Amino acid sequence: MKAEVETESSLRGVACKLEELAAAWRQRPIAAAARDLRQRLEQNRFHLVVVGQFKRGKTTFLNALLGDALLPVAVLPLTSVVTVLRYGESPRATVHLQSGRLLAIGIERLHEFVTEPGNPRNGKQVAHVDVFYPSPLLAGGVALIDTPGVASVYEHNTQVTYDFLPKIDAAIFVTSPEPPLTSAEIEFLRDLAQQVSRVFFVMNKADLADPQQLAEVVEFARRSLPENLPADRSPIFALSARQALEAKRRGDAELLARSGLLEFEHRLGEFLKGERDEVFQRSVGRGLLSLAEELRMLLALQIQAARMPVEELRDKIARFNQHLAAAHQQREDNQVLLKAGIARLSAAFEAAAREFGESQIPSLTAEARQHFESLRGVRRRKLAAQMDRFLAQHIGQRFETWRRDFEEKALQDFRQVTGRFQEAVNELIRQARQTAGELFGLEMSPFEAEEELVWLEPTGYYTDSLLDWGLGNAPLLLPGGLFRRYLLRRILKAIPEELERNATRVAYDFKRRLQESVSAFQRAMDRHLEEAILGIQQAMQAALEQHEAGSAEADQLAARLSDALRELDAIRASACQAIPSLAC
Ligand SMILES: Nc1nc2c(ncn2[C@@H]2O[C@H](COP(=O)(O)OP(=O)(O)OP(=O)(O)O)[C@@H](O)[C@H]2O)c(=O)[nH]1
Ligand SMILES: [Mg+2]
Repeated sequence: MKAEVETESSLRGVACKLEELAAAWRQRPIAAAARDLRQRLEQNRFHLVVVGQFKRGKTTFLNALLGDALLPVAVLPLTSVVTVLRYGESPRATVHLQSGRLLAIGIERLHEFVTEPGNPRNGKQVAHVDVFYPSPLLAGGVALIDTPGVASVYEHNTQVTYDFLPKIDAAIFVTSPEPPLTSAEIEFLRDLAQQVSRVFFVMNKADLADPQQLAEVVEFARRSLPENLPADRSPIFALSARQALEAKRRGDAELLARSGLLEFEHRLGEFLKGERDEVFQRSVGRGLLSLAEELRMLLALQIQAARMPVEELRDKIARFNQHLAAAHQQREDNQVLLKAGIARLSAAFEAAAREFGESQIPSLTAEARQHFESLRGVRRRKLAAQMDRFLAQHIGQRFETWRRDFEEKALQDFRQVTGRFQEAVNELIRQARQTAGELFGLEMSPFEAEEELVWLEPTGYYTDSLLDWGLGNAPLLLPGGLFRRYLLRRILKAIPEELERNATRVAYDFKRRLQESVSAFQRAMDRHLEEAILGIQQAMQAALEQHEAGSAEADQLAARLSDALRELDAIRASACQAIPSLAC
């Protein structure tokens, strides 16, 4: 324990010095990030974050851990704002607005701020919400954090969660049997792997599958996990958050045992007692080191800028800016290509979907007739319901098989387009940093943007009920034979209509997913571009200002910067010493 306290205080020292140094050299984003890390160390605030695809039951799972239906849950994509559960004597909440303003609210008003219906598209501009609650689980600085589900139609929700990834110490990834682990989830796990030191897995909604199915989906998920994931050594926890919550609320020990939550709680308890401090410190240490590296590069650049004659510096800044302008132009050109790629692919998909729908009319009609004939002697309402199910199932299945096949091939092509775009952005970043490096005679650390196209899942298919045809229940009053004739006519008419409707629907859905995936990808690329270049501009500008203040000032600046660099090296060394496992 003593060693951990020492590590903690030396890391705090590192964060403090880094913050001061970055602030002194006006590298504000680095200073702010270092301050954030320092505050977390001081409060020993461990961020245990629940993440996953929308609707897997993340919020329900948190409620189950607390044993109280505290946070709002729903059937539709819901959580839209990061919600931080922290220890408090009595339940209450504080809304942090993006403007910096705080709003104290009662728990019963949470849905007005953290949910999609209560706060559509985060129109209320909430940064995050702190919820205080008297749970022993939260005592001792653990913050349990609920995030919006990724890959839903609300793309802004995915972004909120992605932006939060760097602040995660350990993650609980929640999935569920239906549908089994999706490609969007695997992509998300890849991104997660780069940011966190420990990931726990929960297969929620275990109550929806029988033991055999459950074992299969768990095994499938286990095999699909990305290799570089810092997974917890424990197995995937299959549990039912819904049953667990109900059991805790009713005080039903038998149901609680059956829910599977106890095994997870046990492992979590072990982790919090044993490994939490180490994971926490490694996570903070890693963050500090990467901030230090970026700052080192910017300071070195500024030294060079301060040492060179002012005319030369002006010239170099102008050349760098020219280079950037050209790079931005190139980015615009690439974007046009990307847009054209989307349009081409959507049009091809739409035409193919329509054609596929039409091609299915004869065989589906024949099968429907056959099925209809096999249902002799079935009562009216049941007959209609069975035919409804038949059509819904067959249309859904046919489109689904076709869609998967078509989409897989189409996406391969498209990944090449986004891949090229990513390469182009990386090339721009490389060139900009290289230009800065050459202009100032420096080795710049590489900055590779990597972002996969995260592909959203389709929303599904639907068909209208055969009786739902404007006549209400009237046809059910027809005599048996007449009813069958009526229903058959209705089926034959419905088949081409439903096929066409679903063709349009599947094409529209494809286009929507394509557009949303691409714009999330583009936003990520722009952010990378900005991050990689902003600090450089800032460093050059600061040196120029000193030059303009006079050459003596510039000399002094260079000397002070050299001191700062030495200081930074010492800071890095103490971070590495504090945490040997960082292997630096
Ligand atoms: N059968 C079953 N349903 C569950 C379970 N856990 C959650 N659900 C249901 O799944 C739906 C989604 O639950 P939420 O907790 O809102 O899911 P979420 O992952 O937080 O959703 P987003 O915030 O939209 O990403 C709700 O209808 C829950 O009642 C479970 O263990 N079993
Ligand atoms: Mg939720």
